[in-house]
Amino acid sequence: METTTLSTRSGELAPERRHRVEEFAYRMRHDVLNMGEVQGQGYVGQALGAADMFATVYADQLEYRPEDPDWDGRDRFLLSTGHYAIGHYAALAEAGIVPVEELETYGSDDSRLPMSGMSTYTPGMEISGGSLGHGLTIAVGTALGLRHQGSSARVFNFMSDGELDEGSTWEAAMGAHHHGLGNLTVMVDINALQADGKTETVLRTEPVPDKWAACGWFVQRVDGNDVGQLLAAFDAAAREAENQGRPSVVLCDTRIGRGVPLLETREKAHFMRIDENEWQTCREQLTAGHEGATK
Ligand SMILES: Cc1ncc(C[n+]2csc(CCOP(=O)(O)OP(=O)(O)O)c2C)c(N)n1
Ligand SMILES: [Mg+2]
Repeated sequence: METTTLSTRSGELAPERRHRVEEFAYRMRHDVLNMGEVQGQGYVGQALGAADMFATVYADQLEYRPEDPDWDGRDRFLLSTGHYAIGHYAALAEAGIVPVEELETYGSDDSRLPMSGMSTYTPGMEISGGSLGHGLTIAVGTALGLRHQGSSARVFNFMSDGELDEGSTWEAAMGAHHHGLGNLTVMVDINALQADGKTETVLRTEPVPDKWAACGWFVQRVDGNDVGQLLAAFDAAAREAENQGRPSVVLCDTRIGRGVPLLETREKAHFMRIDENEWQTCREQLTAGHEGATK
């Protein structure tokens, strides 16, 4: 079978490039609402907030072959935060790794798309998340292993701000610097929320950049809902990997429910309730916002 390798990693920050990622993110947000409606629930607020992060990586940065998700040379994308699977499935669908039609099975018995990310169920899902704070430890091992094998593949680890509470995260962060893992890039969704409330009330992790810098990482902080900023940051991370050989972290401040005003303005909750009659309104608001932005 003929295979294609998708990569635009070295491209300039041209308007078309940004547009392509924004359109990818827009389609992802519709996928997320559709999946949420099937189950009547799901971590929809987080997935809408992080859609631009997923889209930037899947539409622009990652090397992969949609028709061969286990291709040896692929970059590894590790979803540490298992409950964000709904967002990851939307990205995998838009990337052509999972059929878009399959998204309607989300969370059902026998589906390949369980509510928490499971590597044995879903093509393109590298690890099983859920037990927070473990993704980075696995990412460090993966990055070391790939380097040992002489592979040029990179490792991307997606984590949430709640995972910054975990000691294992910081052990892994120090280990990555110790081993000079330039092939490792972390993105943190800083939505300022956790299951037990606002991050600042659960455990004050700010100033977050200082902590990663103290561990020896190349640190950038961006508006995680601004695709231009995200692209520039991931480009800089790739350059850093080549020049300095140290790991990179992109700290992304995001807005829960991004793209759907009904949800953006609702009281923030780890598990957002959306009534049966609200899904259609959500879709309409998403479409209207997109049409307004692209006029
Ligand atoms: C090791 C571990 N401790 C506790 C939990 C329970 N838990 C599930 S989600 C969550 C919140 C984590 O924060 P974050 O991912 O930032 O939440 P969100 O932004 O999605 O609200 C917690 C504590 C878990 N899954 N794993
Ligand atoms: Mg959070």
